[in-house]
This record gives sequence, C-alpha cells and structure tokens, in this order.
Amino acid sequence: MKAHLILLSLIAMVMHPKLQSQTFVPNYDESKVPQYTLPNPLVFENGALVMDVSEWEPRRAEIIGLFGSEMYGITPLWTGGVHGQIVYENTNALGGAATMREVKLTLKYQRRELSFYVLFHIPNNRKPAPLFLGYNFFGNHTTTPDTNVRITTAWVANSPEDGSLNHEATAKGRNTRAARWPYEEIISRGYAVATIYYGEIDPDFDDGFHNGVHQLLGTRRDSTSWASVAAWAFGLSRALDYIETIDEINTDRVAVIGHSRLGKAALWAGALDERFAMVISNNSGCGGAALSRRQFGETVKRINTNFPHWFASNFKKYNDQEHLLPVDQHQLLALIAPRPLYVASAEDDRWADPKGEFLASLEASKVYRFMGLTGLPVTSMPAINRPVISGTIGYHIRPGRHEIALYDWQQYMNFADWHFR
Ligand code: GTR
Repeated sequence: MKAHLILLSLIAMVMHPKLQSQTFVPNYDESKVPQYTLPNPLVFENGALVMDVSEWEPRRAEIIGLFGSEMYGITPLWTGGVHGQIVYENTNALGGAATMREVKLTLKYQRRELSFYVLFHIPNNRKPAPLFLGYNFFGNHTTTPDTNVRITTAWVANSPEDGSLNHEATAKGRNTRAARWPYEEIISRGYAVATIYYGEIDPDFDDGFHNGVHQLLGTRRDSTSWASVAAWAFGLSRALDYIETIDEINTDRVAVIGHSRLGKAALWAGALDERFAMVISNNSGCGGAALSRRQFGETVKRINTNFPHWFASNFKKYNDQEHLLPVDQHQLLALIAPRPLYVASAEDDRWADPKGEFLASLEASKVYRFMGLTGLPVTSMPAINRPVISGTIGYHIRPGRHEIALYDWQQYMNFADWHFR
C-alpha cells in the first residue's frame, strides 16, 4: 500500500507542469531540427491550387479559420460600442514637439463595460500623422516620466524593477520602460505613437476567462474559444475603432507593433483586421513569427505548459505533435499580404528562434510574390545589423538580447518611410 502511494506521488510529481518545465531542455542545435514539410498557403485544404489572386480571399478565410479553431481560438463578432474620453492632455509635450493625450476607452457590450487607457503622442508639426500602435507590458506610466499619466489599476506581473509587487503597479514604475518607447525620436521623424497596457484588456494569468474582454463578451472556455493572445489582438482593433475618429491621425497609415507575446498579439491583430496598414513583429517567437515545426528554442508544448491561457485549448493537441498542425506560422505572416510586414529577431534571443522567424518570412514571401509583390527581397538570412527594408516584407537581426531597442524602432521607421511615403 505504502509503495503504491509512493509510486502515485512520484507519477504526480513527474506530471506536474512546473517540474515538466524544469526538465525541458530547449534545442539550440541546428542539426537536431527535425525534417519537416510546411503546409502550402497556396493550396486549399481540399488539395486544389489557388489559381489566381481572386482565389486568395477564400483561401485566406480558410487559413484564418484553422488558426482560429486550432490555435488562437475564435474571436467573437464584435457588435458593441467604443466610447472615448480624454482624461489628460498636454499640447506642449516633448519641448513643444508633441501633443500627449491619455484617452479612456470604454467598450460597451449588452449591459457590461470594460475600460482601458490609450496614451498618445502626436507630432504637432505633421497632421494627419501615420501612427504606431502597440501594447506595453507594465502600464502606460512606465513609458513616460510625466506624473499626470495614470498608474494602471489592472493586474500586473510582479517586477520589482518596474515597481509592481503583489500584482499591483506603483509610482516606482514611472518611466522604467521609457527605453522601449523612444517618443522623442518617433515624434521627430513625423510619426504618432499610441500605447496601451495589455493587462487592461485581458490579465495575463489563467483566470478561467472571468476577466477582461472575455468577461465583457460573456465567453465560456471551450476547445476553440478565443484565448489571451486573441483577446489582446481584439483590444488593438477596438483601439483602432477609436483612432479612426481622430483627425490628427492618418488612419490609412496605422502600423500595429508588438514585442514578444505582444508581437504574437500584433500579428494576429494584423492578420484579422485589414485596417492595419502595416504589421511589425519584434522578437515574437513561438506562436508568433517563428515556425513551430522547427521546435527550436520554445516549443508548442512548452508554451502551452507555461502559458495555458494564451492559446485555445485545442492547441494542446499539438504538444510534441507539431507535424500534425494544419498551419504553421509562415501562413500567419502570409495573412498580412499584400500589406507591408516587418519581422525582427535578436541574435541572443535563441528562445524565439531567429532563423525560424526568418524562414517563416521567406515562406510567406511566396504569397506576396503570387500577388506581384517582392515579399522579402533576399533568399538567405542577412548578416547581423544588415536590415532588409526594400521589400514588402522587412527583416533584421541585431546583436543582443530579447528586447525592443531604439535600433529596432529606427528600422521600423525606415521601413514605414519607404512604404508610407
Ligand atoms: C516568454 C515566452 C515567450 C515570450 C516572452 C515575452 O516567457 O516564453 O513566448 O512571449 O515570454 O513575452 O516576453
């Protein structure tokens, strides 16, 4: 009996996700990448070829359906309202170069409401201005020294350096993430920029979908219901609903941008919502721009174990079974076509699989070329610090770690100058 119990507790220990993640050894050896065949974005599920550009739309819908049911979950149709209220404005920000504005957006659906805050910087000398829209990780107040910018009251990940303890943000976090938001540089180049704290849309823990937009829309979790990445993507579209009403913004020139998990959200937002004129993925990795089938660095099983709320529960079917996935991430990138797309990697960010991000971009190029566009204008991975910006798909790999740096922003603005000229 005793031996029985010991055996049972041993099995329970081995099955425990924490322990499993401790024993996970990521593959960083290119020679150990398995052989794989990628699904062809230009072949329908019934095997028929996509013959001309007019057939891309139905094929695109098919791919969106597969990503929805098998990976990100299916985003419900939005029939609610979006109401904006300016809560703070400084028309003389950044030495007079910009108007800084904080807007409280309230989503109304049936009798429920959810509010979140968008922090804008808009150049005073260029109107309407093209805009970069992206989430931040620790609250809008962490992107600026301005003490008028509200400290988020939403759940935040604990991060002593960002002043967040017990899942609450504090004034200590003010300006800690300014390096990720080079406002002065962005404004001086004639772009507007807007950011939102992602946790106000859906808190980043496994809450059984009882908070954020899941709660707003009354979602019950089942195998295909939209999970957190999809919820964050949805929030970007609702912010765009409001942005479209602002005269100072050129609403045909809105780029959606995101780093890491927020890069995954930016890609899915850009895939679903064609109003985004450009999509930028910074180190988005597994579940973002990197090919799942390579199993290099973070894998499907590892991401589903560590972050069980990011993807639809159906995605767990593909733990250690990447070859069975009906889609891979090059198809996510292809959904952006014909709009410009930029994918960026960092040399030391092996966890996000830089090569897998590059190869997905290269494969997605086939759809761009099918449309008569260049896609990625190179066939092999560019050297470090040799950004490729002259195609419809841009790519760079820079030295250093998993981060969004000024260098990355500079390339995105060069790419935007090229396409938004
Ligand atoms: C990691 C996760 C990545 C990436 C990253 C981030 O822990 O494994 O997929 O999303 O977090 O968002 O910083």
